[in-house]
Amino acid sequence: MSEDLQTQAGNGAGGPRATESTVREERLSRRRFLTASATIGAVLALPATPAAPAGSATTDADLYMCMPGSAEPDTIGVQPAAFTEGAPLLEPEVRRAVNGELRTTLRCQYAYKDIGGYQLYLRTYEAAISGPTLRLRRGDKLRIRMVNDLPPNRDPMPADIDQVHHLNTTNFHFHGSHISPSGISDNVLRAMEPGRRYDIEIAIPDDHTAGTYWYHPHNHGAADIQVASGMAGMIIIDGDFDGVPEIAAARERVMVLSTVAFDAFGMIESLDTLFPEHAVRFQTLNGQRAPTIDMRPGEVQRWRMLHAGNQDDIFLGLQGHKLHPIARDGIALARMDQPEIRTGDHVRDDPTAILIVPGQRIDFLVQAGAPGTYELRALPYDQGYTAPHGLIARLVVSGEPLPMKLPEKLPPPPLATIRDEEITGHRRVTFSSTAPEAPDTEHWQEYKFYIDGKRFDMNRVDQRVRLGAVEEWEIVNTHFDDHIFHIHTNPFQLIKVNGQPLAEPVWLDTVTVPRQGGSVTFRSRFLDFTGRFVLHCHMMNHEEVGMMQIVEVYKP
Ligand SMILES: [Cu+2]
Repeated sequence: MSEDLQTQAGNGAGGPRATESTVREERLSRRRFLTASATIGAVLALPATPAAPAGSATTDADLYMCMPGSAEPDTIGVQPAAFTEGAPLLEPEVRRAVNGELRTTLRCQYAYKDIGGYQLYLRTYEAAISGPTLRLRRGDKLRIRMVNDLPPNRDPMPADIDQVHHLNTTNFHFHGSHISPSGISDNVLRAMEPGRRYDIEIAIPDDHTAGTYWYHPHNHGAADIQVASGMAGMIIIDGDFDGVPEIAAARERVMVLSTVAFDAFGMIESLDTLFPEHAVRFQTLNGQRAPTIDMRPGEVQRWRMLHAGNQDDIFLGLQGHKLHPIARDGIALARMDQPEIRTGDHVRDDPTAILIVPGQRIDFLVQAGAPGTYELRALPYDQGYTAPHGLIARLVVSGEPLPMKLPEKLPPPPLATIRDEEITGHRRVTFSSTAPEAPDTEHWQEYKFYIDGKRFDMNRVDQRVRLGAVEEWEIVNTHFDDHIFHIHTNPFQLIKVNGQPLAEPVWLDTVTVPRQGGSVTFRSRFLDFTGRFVLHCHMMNHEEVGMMQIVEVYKP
């Protein structure tokens, strides 16, 4: 550990700077605090032996999901307090549809939240991290009164909209849905200003896929910072596995993964806090650091996992257990344990671990083994830079055995494979970036992120697609980091990675595009809805500074 702790003072939005002596005192106390965690940044492999029992004090260096060579944040306004890890995993409040309608309010507001020993002041939905889980069924109406109680924006609209701006303006995106992108439905081109309230009305089609979706802000200029702050929640469309008794009997868990980064004042007010790949951050589950998940021996649970982090991939491993995927991006798989999507070398590194990237959801079945404590970890993973890694939660297996079974087979998949003869057109889309000449002194404003050589322009339509078209798209990534392709309104069927056909194509709405000339190829049906929506990189730092395009589906 370097004695020369990096200070993040001055990285905020022009808040009061601390005096030199305050900083020095804080550094001394930080140094004492950090003596217990001397191996920060060490490579943390999945241990072969059971972990420490839950409830042990926080002295484990594994807790600090820091990038190699970095430290915990140097704090000025934020005092790190000891916290006892191992608190039971808490799940977000659930709001359910009644008589075919879910009518609810979502209030955007600042709130103090204690996370992993830090008192942070963050933008939230309903003062909660994560936001409430919204549960409904196909054919239901979702009516949200969005109350934006964030304070006024004090910055003028910049001439270049691909700069972070208006951090208190928001809107609403129903990620992964196949619903109208227009009007007051899933319209991410709406701006919801502070001090005002807005209605959102969404009709979920009767033939929508059922599964695990999510909502988050998508207003260009502020989406990255709002999501990183914890503004995200799950949307569950029930009914996917009703006919599978082994899944219907399994206890469900909502699990929202996110990454917590903050400045010296315990806030997120600038891309300076989020952008650097060596910025200090740690991972949380439902806004908790290192919570405990309890199960009985032999019990089967369904874990609805959402990656709501803004930037970093998570290569998930559960010690002594297998994670069995049954759905990806809210769409049921044709069979349990369909092979991991090979977008990098990671599968070779650990065949039991599974990659989940920002924006994606994976529904897992987990069957508890023998009594003991097992770690759920982010394993080391190279996404062009080293993703943060370390402990996420502990699984504690105890009590009377509860013999349950995993399903032998899943129902037929909900979406039909796209056949060659359906294809009406092809497109190629290229993600690229230019980096500063001296990356060691990098600053985000020195990078440019492009799609097809252009930065985002809200008033330019980049892809015009006829309603009813069925197209095959190749997405190419020429940059030295992976990027994450996401498109709204229609899911796609991934058929190739790096030009190699997948043994079993998979339906997704979000996928990693491998770096350095890598590619993904998918097919998609542009059905039911006309209007303008977006495709973008779901590394939200990139989207925010321009890695996004407008798609328009038109009726001829
Ligand atoms: Cu990107």
